[in-house]
Amino acid sequence: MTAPALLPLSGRRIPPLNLGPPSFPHHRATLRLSEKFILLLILSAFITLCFGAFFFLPDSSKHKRFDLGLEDVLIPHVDSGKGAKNSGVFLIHGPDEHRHREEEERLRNKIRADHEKALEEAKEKLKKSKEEIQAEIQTEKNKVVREKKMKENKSLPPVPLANLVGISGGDPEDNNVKKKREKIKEMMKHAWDNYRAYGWGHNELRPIARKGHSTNIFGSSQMGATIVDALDTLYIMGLHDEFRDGQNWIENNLDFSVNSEVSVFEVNIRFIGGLLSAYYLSGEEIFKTKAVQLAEKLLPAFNTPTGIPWAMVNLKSGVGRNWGWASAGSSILAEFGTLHMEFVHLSYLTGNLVYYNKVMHIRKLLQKMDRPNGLYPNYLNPRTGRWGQYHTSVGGLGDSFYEYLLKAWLMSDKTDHEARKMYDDAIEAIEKHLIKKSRGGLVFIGEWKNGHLEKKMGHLACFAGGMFALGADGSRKDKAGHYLELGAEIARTCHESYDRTALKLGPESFKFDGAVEAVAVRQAEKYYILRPEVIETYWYLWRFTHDPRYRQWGWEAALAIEKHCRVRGGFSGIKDVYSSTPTHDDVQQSFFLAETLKYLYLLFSNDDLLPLDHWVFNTEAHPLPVLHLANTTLSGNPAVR
Ligand code: DMJ
Repeated sequence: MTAPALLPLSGRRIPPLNLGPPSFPHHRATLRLSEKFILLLILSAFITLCFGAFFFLPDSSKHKRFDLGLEDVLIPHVDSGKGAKNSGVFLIHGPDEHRHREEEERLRNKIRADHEKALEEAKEKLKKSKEEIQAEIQTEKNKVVREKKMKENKSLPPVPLANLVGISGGDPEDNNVKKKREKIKEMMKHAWDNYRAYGWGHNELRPIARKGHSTNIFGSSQMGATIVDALDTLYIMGLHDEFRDGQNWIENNLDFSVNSEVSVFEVNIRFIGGLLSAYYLSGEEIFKTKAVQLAEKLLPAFNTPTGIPWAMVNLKSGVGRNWGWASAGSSILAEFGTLHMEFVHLSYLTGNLVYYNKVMHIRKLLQKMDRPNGLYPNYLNPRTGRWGQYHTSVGGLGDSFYEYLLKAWLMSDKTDHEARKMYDDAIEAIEKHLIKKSRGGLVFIGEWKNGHLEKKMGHLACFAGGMFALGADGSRKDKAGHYLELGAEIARTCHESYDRTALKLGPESFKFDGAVEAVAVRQAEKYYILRPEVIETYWYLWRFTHDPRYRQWGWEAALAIEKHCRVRGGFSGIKDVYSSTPTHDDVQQSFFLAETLKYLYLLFSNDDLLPLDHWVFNTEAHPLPVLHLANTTLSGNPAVR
């Protein structure tokens, strides 16, 4: 294995930490811990029993020690009405007797209350499932291990971060480009201001009903997803008052101790990615603190027989589970395979290797598995470690797994060769089996289903144009030109999928079937929900080629969004892009602010804003710095700016 080579950004070195293949050095400690935990349980049960026994014993047999303020004194039980009975130890008469009777009464009441509380707690425990109790025990155990590790790491010196390159600026000289860029900023203001006015603190906004909105990926929580997702876009656009407003909300309201079941993947890419990015851009410690607190809450999701995380986790109980529809309770490749960037940064910033080890364990496990035709299936059972259905997709369910292999390599300053190899192998198989040219000459990426290629491409798969271009440099057998060309072909196909609609906005997925090319056929696939992937690809292609067509296509998309998606209360998705009278879905997705508007803004900015040799964008468009480091050291220290 080649571990990602990581050193502090400043170049100042710290003593290396061991980053060998994930081993389980705490195994023995964990066993001792579990024994301790069981002993503790037995002890607490015993104490409860003693309290109970004391309460129900005949009065005459009870004696109680209590604090008289100077020292503990053993006094006899006082039987009210019958006078004090001398038990032969210590007898108190007169006013003292009254005082002690009251004291004893107070104690009896306390014991009774404690006893009832213990019974209640025991009843509550019994209501929980075996899995819930196991998850709670595991969470406690993990916490103890982590606390121990954190204490050990405290002795490491702080690591100063170097000045980060290109966190502002990018002002275009050309007036026309400048105006377009200003227009995108105005659209961001409109989206943000309306969320601020009508959806503040909710996850998302209903721009027509003008109220808060949420989906099941965030559970029942109100965690201000739009605030966290939008922060870095606000920052790079220079919307600093809005940024501070968001920061204040996060400081005072963002709380992860909620009894809510959330998507591990979505919370990672939007919240942890968003917070880390806001931290790197602004240097405000609060964002790092919150990111780490949240990551702690996600860790119980990894408590599966294989270490492949559950899709969902309850932030309070730590109980995890998978979506019912996902191939007999499987985990999803694009979900458990899209944690690497954020988790490596968490280890980098905290010095706590737990995050790094979790994602490297996933990688190791995947490397050991057979891949039909060299393709990664979308489903993997976290209990058995076996693939589910043999479906492969570069769109939904698979997409960002491939993206993160490439970005792991880029983020490690191109030293994580293992990740690069996995990426190269994967895209070779994808090109061989999934990428085809239509009769009309459009290159598309189909989906593999049980040995059959479905000639359908999702809007989500359009991100791959940018990915191929980004991965061109460093590709095998000097195929850089080929991959850049492939990226450009995908961009062209996705542009066609927009251009062939009434509204000039792309459908959720489109077919290549006989005479039908790049057009949605089923009604259920005709919607556009403010997704970014096509614009994302335009931006990467613009950065690598400076071909004006990408700015042109990006501007067409911006105008179409402005014309058809803008409503008084923000921006809304559209139900049918082929109908010239659009119906709105009344949702302003948080990724519209995080991604769509950010990529548009970057498309009309100069390349010195967030240059790609210094920054890698996570799959939610949150920029994280390249760790310009050397050899095999993972810095493990709180960053000091
Ligand atoms: C975003 O949340 C991310 O880009 C993710 O990887 C998949 N797509 C949505 C937006 O379409």
